Amino acid sequence: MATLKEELSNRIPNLRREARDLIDGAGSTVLSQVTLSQVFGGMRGVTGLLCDTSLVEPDKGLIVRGIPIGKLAARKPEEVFYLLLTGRLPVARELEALQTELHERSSIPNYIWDLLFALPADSHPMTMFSAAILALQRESVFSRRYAQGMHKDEYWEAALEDSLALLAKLPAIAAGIYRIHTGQRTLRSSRPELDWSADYAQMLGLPDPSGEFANLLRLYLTLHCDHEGGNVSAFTCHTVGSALSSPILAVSAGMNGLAGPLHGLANQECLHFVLEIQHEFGGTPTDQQLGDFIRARLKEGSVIPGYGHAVLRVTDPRFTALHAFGQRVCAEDAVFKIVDRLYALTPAILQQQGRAKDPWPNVDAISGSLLYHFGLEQFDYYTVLFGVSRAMGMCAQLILNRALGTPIMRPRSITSEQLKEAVAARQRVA
Ligand code: CMX
Repeated sequence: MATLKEELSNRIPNLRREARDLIDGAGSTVLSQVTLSQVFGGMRGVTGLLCDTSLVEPDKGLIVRGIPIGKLAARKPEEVFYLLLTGRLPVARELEALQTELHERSSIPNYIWDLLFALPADSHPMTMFSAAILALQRESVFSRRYAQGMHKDEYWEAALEDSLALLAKLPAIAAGIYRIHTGQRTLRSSRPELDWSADYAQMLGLPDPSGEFANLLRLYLTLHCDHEGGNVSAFTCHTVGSALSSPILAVSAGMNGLAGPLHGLANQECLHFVLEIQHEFGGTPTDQQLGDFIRARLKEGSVIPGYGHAVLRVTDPRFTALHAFGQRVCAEDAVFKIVDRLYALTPAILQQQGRAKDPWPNVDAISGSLLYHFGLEQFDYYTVLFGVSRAMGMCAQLILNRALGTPIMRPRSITSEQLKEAVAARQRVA
């Protein structure tokens, strides 16, 4: 049995060799070209990043190291973190060793609580989350060792150390933020006998007599772990980390991207939409009423939140996994019923309308409604849960990039004048 660090130590020489061989043997292979519209269009479709932890296939959804996310639904997030980093799931003793490492690093320095209590309680939970992570920079092993002259071959080890320390602390910090944000002055202690998700659930302090809320968190944290390398938070974390800022600084920066309404904040919009329907009809509408409501909304030019995706062209398997959970645990819940009927009706209506390339639900169409069922009703907190999970992907990508010695990011930009000149030159040739 190898610890996570030993497993990585065994693998990294090979990863480095493969990368070197590829660059030496085929470095000039063209993978992608950039058009003028892509320069104006968020670089959509430009392939320019290496990411081995996961990929998103339009017809399959998220694939983590070759395994479709739906097949990982019963796995713990700790297992998924091991998988993201090493490319294989841990055996029981390896998982236990990782969980022990996390527990050993989980205590929160008092100055983090002082900082969080000093912020106005109505600060956005993502602001509190990012600030708390940023303040942990004081503990960074990576930055300390870098200042002492660490050899670059060892960067990944220090990045792993910071990542483990950070991931270990996130549940307590995130749970503390929930309690402070909801006006509770007391915090709940971590319980080392629990796994990462169950401990997070009990520190939030919501009643959970059946243990199903902890099960939901476990599933939620597994499903949101990673989403390739080009999404805003992953890309931001990668860019900041490439300057050899510590993983702590890089993840805090990534969280600021996740806090954007076009990225991690979308889930709260979806739940607003479902509650609006419940309010409008005084409960669950009939299919006829719901169909009319969706069509009217489309007619007025609004989108149906939770439906459509920039990459996916099938029902998001993460939606499917959460839907199965809802059917098992809260099929009669009024809000879940609306989510379920929306799923039955919306894709066909969107197909009829013919605009959306993807008429199927994404993960945000359902996640908020399940959290709501268990009494987690602060919509603005949902992105923090997302962030706790996505930190695993950000850290895994960053550790691998430090292992490969990926250099500082520095794509070139172009001025409008240069663009116009390039177009004019092309026209002269034609
Ligand atoms: N309801 C109504 N119209 C929709 C739609 C929806 N759910 N999804 C897409 N469309 C429309 C677009 O607005 C666009 O209209 P115009 O041609 O008038 O501009 C047209 O269909 C084509 O869009 P697209 O290429 O299919 O979708 P994009 O890649 O541009 O955008 C997304 C993807 C997710 C932003 C979009 O589907 C959307 O707004 N969905 C609703 C909001 C939502 O669920 N967001 C969560 C995203 C989760 C994630 O990204 O992980």
